[in-house]
Order: sequence, then structure tokens, then C-alpha cells
Amino acid sequence: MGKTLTEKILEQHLVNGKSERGSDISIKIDQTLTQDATGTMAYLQFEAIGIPRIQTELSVSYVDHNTLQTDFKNPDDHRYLQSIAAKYGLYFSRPGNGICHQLHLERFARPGKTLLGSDSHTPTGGGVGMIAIGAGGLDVAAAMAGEAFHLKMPNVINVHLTGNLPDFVSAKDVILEVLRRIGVKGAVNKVLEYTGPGVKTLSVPERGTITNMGTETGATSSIFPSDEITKEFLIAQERGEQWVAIAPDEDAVYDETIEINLSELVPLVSLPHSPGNVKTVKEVEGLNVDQVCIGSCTNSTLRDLKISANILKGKTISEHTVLTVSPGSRQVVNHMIKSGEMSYLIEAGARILENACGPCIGMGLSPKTDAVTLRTFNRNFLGRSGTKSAQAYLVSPETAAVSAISGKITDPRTFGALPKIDMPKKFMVNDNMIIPPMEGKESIEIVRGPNIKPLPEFNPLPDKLKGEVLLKVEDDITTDHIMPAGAKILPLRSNIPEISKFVFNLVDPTFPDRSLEKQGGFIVGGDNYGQGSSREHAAIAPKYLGLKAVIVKSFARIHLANLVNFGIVPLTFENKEDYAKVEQGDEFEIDLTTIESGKVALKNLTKGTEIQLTHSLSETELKVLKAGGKLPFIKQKHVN
Ligand code: MIC
Ligand code: SF4
Repeated sequence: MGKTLTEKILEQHLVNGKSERGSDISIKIDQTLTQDATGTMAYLQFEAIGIPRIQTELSVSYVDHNTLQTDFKNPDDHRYLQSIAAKYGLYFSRPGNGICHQLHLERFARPGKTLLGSDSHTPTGGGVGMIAIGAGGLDVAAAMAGEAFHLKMPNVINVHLTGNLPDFVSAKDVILEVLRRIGVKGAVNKVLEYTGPGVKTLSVPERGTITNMGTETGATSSIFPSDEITKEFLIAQERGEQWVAIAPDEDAVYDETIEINLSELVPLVSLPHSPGNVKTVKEVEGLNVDQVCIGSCTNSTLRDLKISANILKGKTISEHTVLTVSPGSRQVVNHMIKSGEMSYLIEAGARILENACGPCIGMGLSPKTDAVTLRTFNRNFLGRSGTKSAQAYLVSPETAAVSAISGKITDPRTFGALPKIDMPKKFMVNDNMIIPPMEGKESIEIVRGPNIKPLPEFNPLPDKLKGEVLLKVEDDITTDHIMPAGAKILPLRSNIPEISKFVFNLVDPTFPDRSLEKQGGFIVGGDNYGQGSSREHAAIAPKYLGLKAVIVKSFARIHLANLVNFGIVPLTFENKEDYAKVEQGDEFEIDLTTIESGKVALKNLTKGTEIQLTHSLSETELKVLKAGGKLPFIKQKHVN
């Protein structure tokens, strides 16, 4: 029986478990990446594990999220990260070099390898044919210490592409089509594997757009084969020798198939406030647009900026629309300047921002009250832009550029002829802002600014959990709901006591105080709880406030792992209808002595009822939970 590409790579990296769908496996991790917003915590944890040097083939620490530097906090964290990289043998991508996923694809991603990143969009690397997975910082710290990564052997969805993209329809529309079909929970514990003749019509950066935003379907990863196009890309990045051809077997067996004829696609858009809320651009055409933002790890490649610039060439943006452009990397900026195309953007009125995450995570350029903001980004969650009343729509660079001119959401196919763009045969490679690992730096002193607070310590799990339902929430709660980001909160990522004051800030700002007052308690939620980011702060900060267990209809993959890593018990209702039978304020008692059986009983002391709860935790995860989290668990292992 033929194998999928996903199975091939996972089997080559298998450390434990069987290559059978749904079984618990652990895999060797070849590469890791971190970014600064999750990285400080990941390296504090790595330090706590106590290994003198990283054990991976390659680990890179990027700085791209917190580059606003409104005070000492961000630059202090940058220095901390730089000293960590030097001491432990990592590559350090200096602030200003670009967005981690774009840079990793350009400079480090390798076909056939595994990559674990403390950012949910790590699957971007799947654009060159690697298994790239997003995880919490502690899992990445553990991988750097040489620990295998645990996951469930995923189901594999075959996304079979045929045809050719029509003019003004691009890679973003492909992934929006996938989201339109399967929604934001359609690929939880699954990998999206792209096959078919349409694959060869897409360049690696276009594939990267698709694998990047596969995250919004809940997928564990997304992957393209490594073919002649991949080879061309790696040669253009002066990395031709790293190319290997890898593809699924002809008779590979998939769990599901999605057929997409690229020729039939039209420009698509995600409506507020979910990437899965997909319509055709035609359906919302004419809506006035206050802000257009081009950039983010989804759509900031040279191809994306070139097409935007050539659409805007000789035009002026609408007088009531602000246009921002945040390029993905210095390489992209440099090309745009040398070719003169950056001028087209500037002359049209674009505000050119730093090549960093920027407005995607609310780090500056928040839109005005009630604004309609049209973004080439991957997320449009409520409040993420920094303005709670703003309505964010997600589109391709083509739709964004054309709409910036008209000031209204506009189907780009009405623009006229598609401008021609020339892609270089060789990229302008310059790694002088990436500091490579050096020998003999072990004695270097780690620089810790006052914003870097020690890790909180947590206790082993008791047999009984007792407390109040502090909050009851609906389906699809994102990590942006649980632990918001933005210019005010993001700089507090290395200071758990401070950041915990903002837990559930947009949902119920009284949560932190109530939780501390009651000495913790429970959260009850609906389906897909914790979708979105990999930020482990959505687990650590609630844990710091005393959260004991989260009881929901279903979890998103990374958040579930983060809860376990920090000793919060993730439980699901055996019967989803029981969700309706509990209320905020109810007093619960949960007996954990039966947890190994897969079931536990919940006594609702307020209502005098009993409910059955279940979980999907592996033996190792249960051990981690009992130890009070992954850090004490690993420390025990390394000490013994
Ligand atoms: C995001 O897009 O939400 C982030 C910010 O990149 C996060 C990581 C983080 O919260 O630091 C992600 O996607 O994992
Ligand atoms: Fe940065 Fe936005 Fe990409 Fe997250 S989604 S890594 S914030 S650009």
C-alpha cells in the first residue's frame, strides 16, 4: 500500500509508537524556530531544563513580533534572546531582518526534514516539502534539549489540485477555498497534503502562502511535494545542494480528498471575525474600506509585493483609505528597492512599515473606530487589530491593492489587464543580519532586563479538583480571546504576573481578579476551544491565576498540548448536550482518581447532578499532568 508524503517523513523520524492513524507517536525534530513573543518564555524554559547546548541540527531565534519598542521591554528581550543564542548555539536573526516564517522559508527550510516552531504558522515550511509543526514554547524548548515531540499520527487529507489559477486569483484564494470547504476545525489532527497537476503551477512562495494559512483549518501541518520548482527556488536562494526530491507514492492512501480546480477559483474573502467565514469578493463588493494592509507571514513575499506594486503603479490610493505595506524580509525590501518597484507603492501613497509582523498582531497601525480593514493576513479575530470595533476582512494582495485604489472592496478582475511581473532567477541573498552559532561561547553571560521575570512554579496535580465555574464561553474561542496580544500586552510576554492581568480581557475583564479571589476554578467552553495561536501564555497566565481544568466540547490541538504542559486538566463532555446543563458560578468537584481509564466524574454541587467527562490524553501526557506540567516532568528525567 502506497504512502503519503506525510507518512514517509514522519516514519523516517519516528522515535516511538506505530505509524497508524490516531496512535500516539513521538518524532525526532531536526530544526526548531522561535520568535521573540513566544521565544523569551521558551528559552527561560530551556535554561531551566539545564542542557549546555542545543541538540537539534539547527535552531533559529527570530525577532519579528515585538519590534515596536515603545519602551525598554522589547529591546531588553532582544538582548536576552541574542545572548541565549550565542551561549547555546543557535542562529539569531536580528530585529529588522524580517518575519520568521518568510525568513525560514528563504534561508533554512529543507525538504524531508522536521521543523518545530513556537508559532502556529510554522507549517509555512511545508512549502518546500518538510513536516513543519507549530507548538507551545515548552515543546520547542524540549525539542532543543533533544526530546522527541509527541503527537497523534495524523489523518492525511489529499488536496488534489488541477488546472491553472486565472488572472487576479492567487495562492491566497486557494487556501481561502480550502477554508470555505472545511472551516476552522476541518483539519484538527490532520495534515493537508497538496497533490495533482496543479501543484507545478505554483512557486514555492505561493505554496508557502497556502501551507501558512492551513493553520486556520486547525491542521497539524500542510505540505507540498519537493519537485523541480522547489529545486529552482533553493538554487535561487543559493541552497541548491539542499534539494532532494520527495513525493507521495502514486498509490498513496488518503483519509479524505478535496478536489480543487484552480481554473475555476474566483477572488475570495474571509468576513469578520473568522478566517472560516469565506465568501466571494463579488458578494461583498462595494463596501467602503478605511484601511488596507498588505503583509504578514501569509502574503509578504517578493511576488506579493511585486504584484501589489504593479497594480498600484501610477495610481493614487482612495482619499479615505490608508494603505500599509509590511514586507516579509530584508531580501524582499532590497529587491523592491533595486528594481524600483518600491517607488510604485510609495508614489501611490502606501505607508511602508518595517519588515515585521506589525499590524497583523496589533503592533501599531490599529484602524479607526468601526473601521473596515482589508488585510492580506491570516487572522481576523475580534480585536486582534487593536481596535475592538473594527471589522477585518482577509483577502489576496490583488484584491487588497485594487481595493486600496477604489476605496471599496473590489473584485480585482475588474481592474483591466493583469500587470506582468518578473521574478528574479537569483534572489539577493545576504545573511549578514543572521548571527551564526559559534564555538566557545558557553561562558557568555545571559543579559536579563527587568521585564524578564522568573518562571512561576506549579505543584503536582491533586486527586480532587474543587472550585467554581469562573467563565462559560461559546464555540471557537481563540487564544486571542484568552490571552490577547497587541502593543500594550505583547511586551509583557516574559512577565507572567503582569500579563495575567489581561487574561480574557476582551471577553470579561473581571476574570483575573475574580479568579485570584476564588483561588482559581474552572472554565467551560464549546467546540474548538483555543484555536489560533501557539502562545502558551494562554495556558501559563490562566494557570498563574489558579485555573484547574478546562471543560469543553472539543479542543484545538496546540492549546490542548499547552494546557497539559502547564498542568491544567483538559477535559471534554462525554455528551455535548451536557454543556447546556452547567452555568457560570456553579460549584464543581472533579474526581481525578479514575483519569487513567479515560473518564472522570464531575459533581455539580450547585445543581446536585453528576456529569461524565472524557479526555484523549496519552500515557505520557497523563504523567506530565500529574507532575504538574512538562517542565517538572523533564527535569525529573534529566536529574534521574
Ligand atoms: C499570531 O499570529 O497569533 C502569533 C502572534 O504569531 C502567534 C504566536 C504568539 O502568540 O506569539 C501564533 O500564531 O502562534
Ligand atoms: Fe507574525 Fe502575523 Fe504571522 Fe503571527 S500571523 S507570525 S503575528 S505575521
